[in-house]
Amino acid sequence: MIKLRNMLLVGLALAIAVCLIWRLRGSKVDDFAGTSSDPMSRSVRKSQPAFEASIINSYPEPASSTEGMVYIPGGEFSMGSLDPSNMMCGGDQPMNDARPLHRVYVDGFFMDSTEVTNEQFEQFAKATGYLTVAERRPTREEFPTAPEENLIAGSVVFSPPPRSVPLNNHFQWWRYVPGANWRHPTGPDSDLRTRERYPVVQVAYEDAAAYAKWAGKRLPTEAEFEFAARGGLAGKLYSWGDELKPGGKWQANIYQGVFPVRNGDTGEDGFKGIAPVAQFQPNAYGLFDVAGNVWEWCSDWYRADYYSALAQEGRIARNPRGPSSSLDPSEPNEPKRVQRGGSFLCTDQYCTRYMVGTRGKGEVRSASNHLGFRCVKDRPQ
Ligand SMILES: [Ca+2]
Repeated sequence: MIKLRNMLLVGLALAIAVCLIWRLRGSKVDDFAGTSSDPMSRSVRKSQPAFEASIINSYPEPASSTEGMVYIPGGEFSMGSLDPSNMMCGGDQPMNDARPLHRVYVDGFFMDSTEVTNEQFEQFAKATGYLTVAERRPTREEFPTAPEENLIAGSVVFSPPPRSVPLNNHFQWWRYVPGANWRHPTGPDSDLRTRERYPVVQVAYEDAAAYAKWAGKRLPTEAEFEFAARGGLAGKLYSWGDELKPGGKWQANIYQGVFPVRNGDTGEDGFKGIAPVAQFQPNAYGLFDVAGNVWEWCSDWYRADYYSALAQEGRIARNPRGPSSSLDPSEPNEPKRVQRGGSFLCTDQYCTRYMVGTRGKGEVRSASNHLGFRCVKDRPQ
């Protein structure tokens, strides 16, 4: 980090500098972590608890209905993911941070049936005048040594290379684009015309939280997200079951083809790139796109070892709200919150985080054009 700041100080060319600003603002959205050869992976595998049946609350659904939201009854379930890396379509990442499986109870709550859309976010921006992180100029305080000309508002955009590249360096397909923000998701040349019903993207954590507060809602905890995404099923690989494509039919907007090549997404699921909300079957709770399309912010700080800490307590975790601070061993200085669900860029060649028990994370002030959110609301007492 210090080295990067110094490099900014001596003044590199703009193209490099904006890349570094992105780096300083954090960037890892869907890259993680761990290989099956690391020792933690081996020890985790040995003592792996199994999935147990879910115990769904049977209280009556609250009489008050909430527009655009569905009721999630809550209950007790096994949270986390087995190592999918040896499974068919499981990808090559062992998902160490999603183990051990552990028992969790969450109270009932309401959840938006879709990701928050551009038209919904527009209402919020209009009513409040709110400016998202990507719309604000990075400040001198945030980047004390950066040359003035490099303090440019913008955000991170998927910018695929013309031909296939080794998948070990995500800088090959992510770029900091000046002028990219939620109104211009892929840069100044893009806009929201005909995209009213697409999920809003280019929102940092505080932007999502500000919207939720304005709407009288909040962001889901990671446990709420997973409970809801599982749709009452126990121990399944996906929010709809165990098969990626039951009956040959795609269930989520993910990436098909050679990742991350330009025009590499063959669009077999109906979409090359992001899709409007609710284009695929909802899960059993009526939730659309809890897998794929865009990543979704959760309110928990991210720690790779959080599940171990909960499991060590040896009791059912009740309404867990995440650890008190963040620690991603691969980028320990960057405060990160949990993200869930994966995106239209997830593929079994690179990142299978559309699998229901797997975890993502992102630096809190970073956004990108495959990151959005949805909100939840407590059940009335
Ligand atoms: Ca999603």
